[in-house]
Amino acid sequence: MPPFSSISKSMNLSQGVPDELDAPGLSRDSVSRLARESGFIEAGIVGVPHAETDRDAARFAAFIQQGREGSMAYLARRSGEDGRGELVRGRVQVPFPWARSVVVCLASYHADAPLSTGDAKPGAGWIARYAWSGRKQPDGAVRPSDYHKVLLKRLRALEAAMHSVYGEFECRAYVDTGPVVERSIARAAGLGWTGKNTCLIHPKLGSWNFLAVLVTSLPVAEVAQPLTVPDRCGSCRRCLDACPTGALVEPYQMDATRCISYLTIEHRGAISEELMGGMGRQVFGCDICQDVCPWNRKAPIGVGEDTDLGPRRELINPDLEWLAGLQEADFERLFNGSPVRRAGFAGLRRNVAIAMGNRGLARYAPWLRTLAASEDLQTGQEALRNAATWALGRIAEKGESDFAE
Ligand code: B12
Ligand code: SF4
Ligand code: SF4
Repeated sequence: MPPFSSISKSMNLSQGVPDELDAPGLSRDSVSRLARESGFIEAGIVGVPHAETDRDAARFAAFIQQGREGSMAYLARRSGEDGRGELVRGRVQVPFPWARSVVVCLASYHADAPLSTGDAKPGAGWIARYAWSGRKQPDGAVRPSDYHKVLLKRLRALEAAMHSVYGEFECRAYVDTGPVVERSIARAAGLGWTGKNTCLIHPKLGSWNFLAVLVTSLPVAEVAQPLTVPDRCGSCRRCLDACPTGALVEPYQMDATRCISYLTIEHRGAISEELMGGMGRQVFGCDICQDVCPWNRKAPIGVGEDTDLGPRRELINPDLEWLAGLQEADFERLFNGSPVRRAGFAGLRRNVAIAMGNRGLARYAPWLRTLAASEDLQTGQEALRNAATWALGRIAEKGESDFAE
């Protein structure tokens, strides 16, 4: 994935220095205020390296050492010309030796909308909540939006505001795609704790949040040492028990190669029968381990309402047959500018075929037969045929008519 990044060294002191800047370096209050003015719901800062840098680097290294990144090879990148140095993402100072602090910003995608674990009409698939995002146009229509672009723009606004206050400094802005373990740095910046489902959970806002980071060469002011949020999972294990593919192999640890989010979004090839059976009706991403989390039930709806990232209602509980009927041009029209595009047309169809197999309705068979028998499949679409054949087998096994539904 190419990183969205920005580099800036501009200087503009015309707005003056706020009162709270008595101590040299970044002030939490000042940065949080500027982040809110730039459109984020909250922000934290942490000096790097921080007290838990070695521990977090070791956790990340263990994840890679166990091959849990699967085909997301960018996660395992190492420094050095021969590519054999330290893991680039393990510590912020490997890719950014000049870094002295990281500003971490939160944006919410919480919405008053159903959960994937709730009731749904028969034959409904599931697209992950974060990917419903759309922006309301002046004419009332909602067009697809993608948090990478929306939030990078806000980060650039924040960066410009910080230059106005703090003067010249080195800076990189990333949303998702930079060489930073964002959840680890967000926890260190005091924005929440790592849940047993591996998500960053904010004590008031839950986990329906995106993270966006600014790596800077400015130190953090003495008075702004990070506040740490204690782990509030307690004895709860709901996420581990609910994960249908056993991806949460231990509390706080995920084998991404088993995660439905990875399988439906990142993984291009065929999927094992065992995992296809566990994927249920998810056709893009997965929300199950967050839907069952009690901290998300407590999260106030509306507080983080974001007009650029609001839900496109047609993507909530989408009908599998509607998705199966989309032609490539429809796919482009619906998902150009949306995170869903990442799965690709063939990827989405593979996922729909699997969801149909799990639903087991006989009326899906004709479409699945067409996919399974298709002669003109291009390279990379083998997975589609494989999924369709498996789904037909599942429907035959169930052997009941579904037309009564
Ligand atoms: C690769 C990736 C994925 C992969 C792998 C996820 C994973 N758990 O590693 C896949 C495709 C599966 C995925 C799925 C999702 N992702 Co993702 N993903 C990333 C990405 C690009 C890198 C994550 C990474 O480095 N993973 C490696 C592991 C080691 O890191 P980690 O999971 O953060 O690891 C923590 C734990 O392992 C923990 N840990 C390990 N051992 C122990 C032991 C103890 C005792 C404790 C306390 C902790 C602990 O420490 C680590 C640091 O916090 C980040 C963006 C970024 N640049 O960071 C987004 C990111 C993590 N994803 C995000 C989102 C929204 C999702 C989904 C919700 C999307 C969806 N609905 O389908 C799901 C959530 C699934 C889940 N339960 O995590 C958000 C998370 C926001 C949040 N509030 O947590 C991020 C931050 C993107 C963003 N900018 O907003 N994702
Ligand atoms: S996102 Fe889904 S598959 Fe991945 S860990 Fe959570 S419940 Fe399991
Ligand atoms: S479901 Fe329970 S264990 Fe899992 S993250 Fe939420 S509070 Fe923690």
